[in-house]
Amino acid sequence: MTADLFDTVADLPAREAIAEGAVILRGFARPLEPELIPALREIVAQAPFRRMFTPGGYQMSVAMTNCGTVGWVTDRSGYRYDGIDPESGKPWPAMPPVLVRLAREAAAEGGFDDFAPDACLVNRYEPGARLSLHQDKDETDFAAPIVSVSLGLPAIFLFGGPKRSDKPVRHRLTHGDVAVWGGPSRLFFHGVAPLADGEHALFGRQRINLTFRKTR
Ligand code: MD3
Ligand code: FE
Repeated sequence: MTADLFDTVADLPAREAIAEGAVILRGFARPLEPELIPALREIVAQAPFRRMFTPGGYQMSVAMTNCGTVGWVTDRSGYRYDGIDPESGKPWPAMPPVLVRLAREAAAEGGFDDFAPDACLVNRYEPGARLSLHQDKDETDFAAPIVSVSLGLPAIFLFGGPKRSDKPVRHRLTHGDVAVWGGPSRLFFHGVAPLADGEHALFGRQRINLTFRKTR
């Protein structure tokens, strides 16, 4: 409690350790807001959001795009990281330096030095969109953490455990929050509850989430 109060007073990002290897850095992305928004616009101009299909044939409610050397894709043939955007047939947009810096600084703050992400998955939630409980295991290097950045409308993040049956704990993630997921938590089940409607001053009726990954 004292630490939280002190962080607020000192205007440092408040950190909440939520599991071994997992920490939420409240508001960590806010100072970079002016650079983040144009960088995102440029990515989306080159690789627009699209709602992909799962191997089971369901269309995801979350719309996605990527930047980096590889991007996460799903279609009827399965999940994979691919260097080519299947919609354009071209490489994904490069990861803008401001995003690389944000991911590296957050990872270091979470205890993971020298994080070098090669992929950034950009998720867009509109009201009602959700992400069911899953593990992120399409990467090859589980020693590297995943760094996530929440922008726009708040969401309820569901954080489970190593087994699908572990009861998830709910964490509210709001604009500017950054989280680092490494160590044992790297393979924990997680998801996002259906997005509640609302209006965000900068992002309108949506939530954007960036996840930085080292895939190989
Ligand atoms: C915990 N995204 O893209 S971010 C995903 O808000 C994903 O869009 C959610 O799950 C979102 O795969 C959650 C927080 C997050 C991301 C990856 C994790 C938490 C994680 C990987 C392992 C453990
Ligand atoms: Fe995930």
